[in-house]
Amino acid sequence: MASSNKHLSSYSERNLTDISKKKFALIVSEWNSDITEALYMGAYNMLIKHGASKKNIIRKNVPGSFELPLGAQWMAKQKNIDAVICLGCLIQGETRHFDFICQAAAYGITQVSLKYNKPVVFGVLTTNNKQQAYDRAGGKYGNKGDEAAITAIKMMGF
Ligand code: DLZ
Repeated sequence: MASSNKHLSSYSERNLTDISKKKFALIVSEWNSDITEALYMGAYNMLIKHGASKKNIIRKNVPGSFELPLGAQWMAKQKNIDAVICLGCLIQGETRHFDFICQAAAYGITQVSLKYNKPVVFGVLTTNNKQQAYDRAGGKYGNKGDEAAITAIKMMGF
Protein backbone atom coordinates (compact mmCIF):
# COMPACT_ATOMS: atom_id res chain seq x y z
CA MET A 1 0.00 0.00 0.00
CA ALA A 2 1.71 3.17 -1.17
CA SER A 3 0.86 5.77 1.46
CA SER A 4 4.11 7.72 1.75
CA ASN A 5 2.77 10.63 -0.30
CA LYS A 6 -0.53 10.89 1.57
CA HIS A 7 -0.61 12.31 5.04
CA LEU A 8 -3.16 13.93 7.31
CA SER A 9 -0.70 16.68 8.22
CA SER A 10 -1.78 18.40 5.01
CA TYR A 11 -5.50 17.64 5.30
CA SER A 12 -8.12 20.37 5.56
CA GLU A 13 -8.10 21.91 8.99
CA ARG A 14 -11.49 23.57 8.54
CA ASN A 15 -14.63 22.49 10.40
CA LEU A 16 -12.74 20.67 13.14
CA THR A 17 -14.65 20.19 16.37
CA ASP A 18 -14.07 22.54 19.33
CA ILE A 19 -11.50 20.89 21.61
CA SER A 20 -10.98 23.77 24.03
CA LYS A 21 -12.56 21.78 26.88
CA LYS A 22 -11.53 18.30 25.78
CA LYS A 23 -9.04 16.23 27.74
CA PHE A 24 -6.37 14.15 25.99
CA ALA A 25 -4.03 11.42 27.17
CA LEU A 26 -0.86 10.95 25.16
CA ILE A 27 0.84 7.60 25.77
CA VAL A 28 4.45 7.63 24.63
CA SER A 29 6.66 4.57 24.13
CA GLU A 30 10.25 5.00 25.33
CA TRP A 31 11.72 2.67 22.68
CA ASN A 32 13.33 4.71 19.87
CA SER A 33 12.73 7.76 22.02
CA ASP A 34 14.38 10.15 19.55
CA ILE A 35 11.53 9.29 17.18
CA THR A 36 8.73 9.08 19.74
CA GLU A 37 9.69 12.45 21.25
CA ALA A 38 9.27 13.99 17.79
CA LEU A 39 5.90 12.25 17.44
CA TYR A 40 4.90 13.57 20.85
CA MET A 41 5.89 17.14 20.03
CA GLY A 42 3.97 16.90 16.75
CA ALA A 43 0.83 15.67 18.46
CA TYR A 44 1.12 18.10 21.38
CA ASN A 45 1.67 21.14 19.17
CA MET A 46 -1.19 20.15 16.88
CA LEU A 47 -3.60 19.86 19.82
CA ILE A 48 -2.51 23.27 21.14
CA LYS A 49 -2.78 24.77 17.66
CA HIS A 50 -6.38 23.61 17.44
CA GLY A 51 -7.39 25.01 20.81
CA ALA A 52 -6.62 22.39 23.43
CA SER A 53 -5.60 23.71 26.83
CA LYS A 54 -2.13 22.71 28.14
CA LYS A 55 -3.67 21.54 31.40
CA ASN A 56 -5.90 19.14 29.46
CA ILE A 57 -3.05 17.28 27.79
CA ILE A 58 -1.71 14.49 30.00
CA ARG A 59 1.43 12.61 29.06
CA LYS A 60 2.22 9.08 30.23
CA ASN A 61 5.27 7.05 29.20
CA VAL A 62 5.37 3.28 28.71
CA PRO A 63 8.52 1.16 28.19
CA GLY A 64 7.73 -0.01 24.65
CA SER A 65 4.97 -0.20 22.06
CA PHE A 66 3.83 -3.54 23.44
CA GLU A 67 2.75 -1.68 26.59
CA LEU A 68 0.75 0.98 24.72
CA PRO A 69 -2.60 -0.88 24.94
CA LEU A 70 -2.43 -1.23 28.73
CA GLY A 71 -1.33 2.37 29.17
CA ALA A 72 -4.16 3.41 26.87
CA GLN A 73 -6.65 1.32 28.83
CA TRP A 74 -5.64 2.87 32.15
CA MET A 75 -6.27 6.31 30.70
CA ALA A 76 -9.32 5.53 28.55
CA LYS A 77 -11.23 4.14 31.50
CA GLN A 78 -11.03 7.52 33.22
CA LYS A 79 -14.35 9.21 32.54
CA ASN A 80 -12.88 12.67 32.07
CA ILE A 81 -10.52 11.57 29.27
CA ASP A 82 -12.06 12.28 25.86
CA ALA A 83 -9.39 10.76 23.61
CA VAL A 84 -6.18 8.79 23.90
CA ILE A 85 -3.28 9.04 21.47
CA CYS A 86 -0.74 6.20 21.43
CA LEU A 87 2.70 7.05 20.07
CA GLY A 88 5.35 4.46 19.32
CA CYS A 89 8.03 3.46 16.87
CA LEU A 90 8.67 -0.14 15.87
CA ILE A 91 11.68 -0.82 13.68
CA GLN A 92 12.09 -4.15 11.94
CA GLY A 93 14.86 -6.27 13.43
CA GLU A 94 16.28 -9.64 12.50
CA THR A 95 13.71 -11.70 14.34
CA ARG A 96 9.91 -11.98 14.34
CA HIS A 97 9.69 -9.91 17.53
CA PHE A 98 8.69 -6.93 15.39
CA ASP A 99 5.68 -8.74 13.92
CA PHE A 100 4.37 -9.87 17.29
CA ILE A 101 4.70 -6.42 18.85
CA CYS A 102 3.08 -4.72 15.84
CA GLN A 103 0.15 -7.11 15.97
CA ALA A 104 -0.25 -6.85 19.73
CA ALA A 105 -0.11 -3.04 19.70
CA ALA A 106 -2.55 -2.64 16.81
CA TYR A 107 -5.00 -5.22 18.15
CA GLY A 108 -4.75 -4.01 21.73
CA ILE A 109 -5.26 -0.35 20.83
CA THR A 110 -8.30 -1.25 18.72
CA GLN A 111 -9.76 -3.24 21.60
CA VAL A 112 -9.36 -0.35 24.03
CA SER A 113 -11.05 2.04 21.63
CA LEU A 114 -14.02 -0.26 21.14
CA LYS A 115 -14.28 -1.17 24.84
CA TYR A 116 -14.35 2.44 26.05
CA ASN A 117 -16.19 3.83 23.03
CA LYS A 118 -13.81 6.74 22.56
CA PRO A 119 -11.01 7.56 20.12
CA VAL A 120 -7.80 5.70 20.91
CA VAL A 121 -5.47 6.58 18.07
CA PHE A 122 -2.77 4.33 16.60
CA GLY A 123 0.13 6.74 16.21
CA VAL A 124 2.69 3.99 15.87
CA LEU A 125 5.35 3.90 13.17
CA THR A 126 6.21 0.43 11.86
CA THR A 127 9.23 0.82 9.61
CA ASN A 128 12.03 -1.20 8.04
CA ASN A 129 14.76 1.12 9.30
CA LYS A 130 15.46 4.28 11.27
CA GLN A 131 15.56 6.54 8.21
CA GLN A 132 11.99 5.64 7.31
CA ALA A 133 11.01 6.52 10.86
CA TYR A 134 12.81 9.90 10.74
CA ASP A 135 11.06 10.61 7.44
CA ARG A 136 7.71 10.22 9.22
CA ALA A 137 8.59 11.99 12.48
CA GLY A 138 9.04 15.50 11.15
CA GLY A 139 10.89 14.57 7.96
CA LYS A 140 9.96 14.49 4.30
CA TYR A 141 6.70 12.59 4.87
CA GLY A 142 5.44 14.87 7.62
CA ASN A 143 4.93 13.97 11.23
CA LYS A 144 2.65 11.06 12.10
CA GLY A 145 2.26 12.61 15.56
CA ASP A 146 0.49 15.56 13.90
CA GLU A 147 -1.71 13.11 12.05
CA ALA A 148 -2.55 11.19 15.20
CA ALA A 149 -3.74 14.42 16.84
CA ILE A 150 -5.83 15.40 13.81
CA THR A 151 -7.32 11.90 13.76
CA ALA A 152 -8.37 12.23 17.40
CA ILE A 153 -9.94 15.63 16.77
CA LYS A 154 -11.77 14.39 13.67
CA MET A 155 -13.14 11.35 15.50
CA MET A 156 -14.32 13.54 18.39
CA GLY A 157 -16.40 15.47 15.89
CA PHE A 158 -17.96 12.32 14.40
C1 DLZ B 1 11.69 -5.69 22.60
C2 DLZ B 1 11.44 -4.59 21.64
C3 DLZ B 1 12.06 -4.58 20.38
C4 DLZ B 1 13.00 -5.66 19.92
N1 DLZ B 1 11.88 -3.57 19.52
C5 DLZ B 1 11.03 -2.56 19.85
C6 DLZ B 1 10.79 -1.49 18.96
O1 DLZ B 1 11.34 -1.38 17.86
N2 DLZ B 1 9.88 -0.55 19.34
C7 DLZ B 1 9.21 -0.58 20.53
O2 DLZ B 1 8.38 0.29 20.80
N3 DLZ B 1 9.45 -1.58 21.41
C8 DLZ B 1 10.34 -2.56 21.11
N4 DLZ B 1 10.58 -3.56 22.00
C9 DLZ B 1 10.01 -3.48 23.36
C10 DLZ B 1 8.59 -4.03 23.48
O3 DLZ B 1 7.64 -3.12 22.95
C11 DLZ B 1 8.24 -4.27 24.96
O4 DLZ B 1 8.48 -3.12 25.71
C12 DLZ B 1 9.03 -5.44 25.56
O5 DLZ B 1 8.88 -6.59 24.78
C13 DLZ B 1 8.58 -5.74 27.02
O6 DLZ B 1 7.20 -6.13 27.04
